Amino acid sequence: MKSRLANAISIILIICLLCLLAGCSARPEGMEGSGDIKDDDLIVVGFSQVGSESYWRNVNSESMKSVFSKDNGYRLIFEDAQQKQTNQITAIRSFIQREVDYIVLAPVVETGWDTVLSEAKEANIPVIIVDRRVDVDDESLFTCWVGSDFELEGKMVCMWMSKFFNLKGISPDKIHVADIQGTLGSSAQLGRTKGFQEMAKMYGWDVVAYEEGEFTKSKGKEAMSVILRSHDDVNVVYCENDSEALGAIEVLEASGRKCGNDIENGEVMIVSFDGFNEEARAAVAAGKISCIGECNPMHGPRVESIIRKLEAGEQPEKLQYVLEGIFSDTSEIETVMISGQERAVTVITDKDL
Ligand code: GZL
Repeated sequence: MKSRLANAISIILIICLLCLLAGCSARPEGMEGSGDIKDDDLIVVGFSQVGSESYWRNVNSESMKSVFSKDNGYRLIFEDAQQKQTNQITAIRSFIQREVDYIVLAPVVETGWDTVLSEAKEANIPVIIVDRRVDVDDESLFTCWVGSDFELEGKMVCMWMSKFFNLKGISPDKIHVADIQGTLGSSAQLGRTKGFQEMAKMYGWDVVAYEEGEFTKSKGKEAMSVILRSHDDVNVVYCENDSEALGAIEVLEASGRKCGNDIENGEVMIVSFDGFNEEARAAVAAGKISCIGECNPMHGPRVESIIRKLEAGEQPEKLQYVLEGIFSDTSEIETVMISGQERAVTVITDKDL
């Protein structure tokens, strides 16, 4: 009897021990690693990135990853949303559940953030918006934003075009321009399109088409093909980023057209934004892209500076604009002045590649 009882007790003890061991090693689904993100004194940053749609975006991601490293005192949780807002909202909720110290959001579009950012606020997690903007009813839902003035970028490029056409004696009614837009509803698209629309109207250019290019090379090619099918008189293409411009150039050259400044002799002028893509910079040096509005992707240090200030109990400026310039293939236009801001034009030649 005693031996059976002893055996039963041994078996129960072994089962308890096994359960205890299983409980220590396995974590509930979806909480992998959640225990260790608080195990050390690293600052935990959850970053929801738009995707990897363009060269600009990849450089932006690398800038964030290189700054928010363990050596610098951070644990970065990086989530790529593949350009879907639903994925970004899911990522933010997982950051809240994992009790990160800071949430950084590069929003794919401006609207649709009020609910999830309210949840972050209720969890007392500061939210920093980077690159594009969010359009929320209550601006206390984010601590601060750092990025570009996209409308100014658009106006700068259009001012460059206007100065170039004037220099060449090309009258505005000879300008037949198409806009290959970025991801509709994103701040970069909204601002660059608004800047273009206002300047084109002011100068009297003939705007022949708007097509969405989603900031990608493949969609830029599709958009350019659609434009050419119904507007073969197009002689200027306003691309809202370099990836789209490279796609447009491929399609134009395949259709027998030459990309360049000499629009009076049949060339098609390409202007664009970003200026960090080696292929696009080479296209400028080759005279295929005439002007690029700089859009600087190196946001890592800027966001880290904001977090350092917050860690020190300081209150960083709510809206922080990045100063940006203009690139061109020609030195004929030396400066551009718009909204009281003057920018020198940087010429890109083969030597700069
Ligand atoms: C601009 C950024 C845009 C870039 C594109 O700050 O949001 O998104 O201009 C990128 O290249 O896809």
